[in-house]
Amino acid sequence: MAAQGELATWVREAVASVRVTDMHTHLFPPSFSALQVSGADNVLTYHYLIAEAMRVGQMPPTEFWDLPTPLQADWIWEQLFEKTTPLSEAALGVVQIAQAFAVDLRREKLAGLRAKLEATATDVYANHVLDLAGVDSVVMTNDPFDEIERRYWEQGTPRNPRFHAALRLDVLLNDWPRAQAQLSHSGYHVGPELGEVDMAEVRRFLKDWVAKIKPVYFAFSAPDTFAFPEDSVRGRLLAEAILPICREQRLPLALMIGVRRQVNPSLRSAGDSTAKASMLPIEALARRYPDNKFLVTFLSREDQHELAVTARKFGNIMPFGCWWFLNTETLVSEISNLRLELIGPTFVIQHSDARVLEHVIYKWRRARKVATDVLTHKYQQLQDAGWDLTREDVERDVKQLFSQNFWDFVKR
Ligand code: FIX
Ligand code: ZN
Repeated sequence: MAAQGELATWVREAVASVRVTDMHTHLFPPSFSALQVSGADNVLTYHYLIAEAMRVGQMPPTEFWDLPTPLQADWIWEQLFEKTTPLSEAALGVVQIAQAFAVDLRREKLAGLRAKLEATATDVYANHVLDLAGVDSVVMTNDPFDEIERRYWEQGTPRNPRFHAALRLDVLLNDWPRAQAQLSHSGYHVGPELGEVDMAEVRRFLKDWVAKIKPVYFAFSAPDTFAFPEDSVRGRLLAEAILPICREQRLPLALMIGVRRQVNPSLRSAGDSTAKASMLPIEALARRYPDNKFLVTFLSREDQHELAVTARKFGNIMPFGCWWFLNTETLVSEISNLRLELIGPTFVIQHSDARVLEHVIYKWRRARKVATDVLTHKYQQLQDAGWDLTREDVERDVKQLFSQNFWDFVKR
C-alpha cells in the first residue's frame, strides 16, 4: 500500500510522462502550409481571446476585422495583458505558452513571444512543440468541402505522421445546398431531391474520401436542436449514407452537440455559443445501430450527467473531452470526476481543440494538472477502502484515459 505522498508522486509522474493522443484539434501539418497556423500573432488572435478582448476594449468589431493580424494581436495584448490581468483560462494560456519558451511575458511582452514562436512552422518546430506538450499525435479536422484543403489531399501532399486525419462532415449535414453543389461539381451525380441514386453517390463520395485521407473517424458538430431519427436531409444522410459507411469501414462517428453558431455574427469566429441539447438522439443512435461506434461530446455543462448515464447503457458510446467553453479548470475537474464516478476510467479524458500549434502546450498542461488532482483523490479513496493499488495500475489507467481508450475504440 502506497503512503499518501508516494501515491501522489505515482499519479503526478504517470500523468506528467504519459504520451497523449490529442483526438480532436484543428491543427495541420507544416506541409499543408496555407492551413498550418502557429506563432505569436496567431496565439494572440485566438477566437477565445477576441471575444474576451472585445469586452474590455469595446472596439467596433468591423474596425477590428479590418486590422491586419499583427495589429489585431497588438490590440488584444493591450486589452488582456495591459489594461487587465490575464486571469481567464485562455489568457493564462498565453502566459503558460510563453513560460514554456522561456519568455518572461510581463517583461518581454508580445515582442518576446514573437521572437521565440515560429509563425511558419517546419516539421522540426512542430515536433518540438508537440514534444513540449507531451503529445504523441494529434487528430486534425479535415473538411472535404474546403477548396484549399482539398487540393493538398488531391495532390497527395506528404505529411508528418504525427497528424492523423478525421473526415469532418459539417457541410454535408448542416448545409446541404452547398454540399450538393460541390458534390455535383466534383463529379458525383447528386440532385437536390436526395433519392436512392443520389444517396449511393454520397456513399461513393464518402468511400473515396476514406481511401484518400484514411481518417480515424468521421465527425460533425450539430446545434442544440439536433434530432434523430428525423425526416430531414440530415436524418436521411446519417441513416442511409454516413452510418452504413462507418459500419463498413469500422470507423466511429464523432458527434459534437450543442453549438449555437453565430449568435453574434459580428464577432465571426468568436460569435458561437452553447445551449443544452437533448440526449434522446444519442440514445436512439446507440440503440438502433449497435454495430456503429459513437464518440460523443456535448458543449453544455447541463448535458454532462445525462451523457455519462447514457454511456453506462451503451458500450458503443465513448464520451470524449471537455469541449470549448467547458475546457476550464472548474468544469474539467467536475466533469472528469462525474465520469469517473459513473463509468470508471472508460472515457477519453480530454482533447485540446487547439487551433494554433502552440495551444497544445497550455491545453495539455492544464488537462494534466486537473487529472492529477482528480485521480489522486479517487485513488486515495480506493486505498482508504483497503484496495492495494500499485504503480502499474496508475500507469495503466492514465495511459487509457489519455490515449489507449481512444485507439481501442477506433480499432474495435
Ligand atoms: O466545431 C468545432 O470543432 C469547434 O471546436 C470549433 O468550431 C470552435 O471554433 C473551437 O475552436 C472550439 O474550441
Ligand atoms: Zn473543434
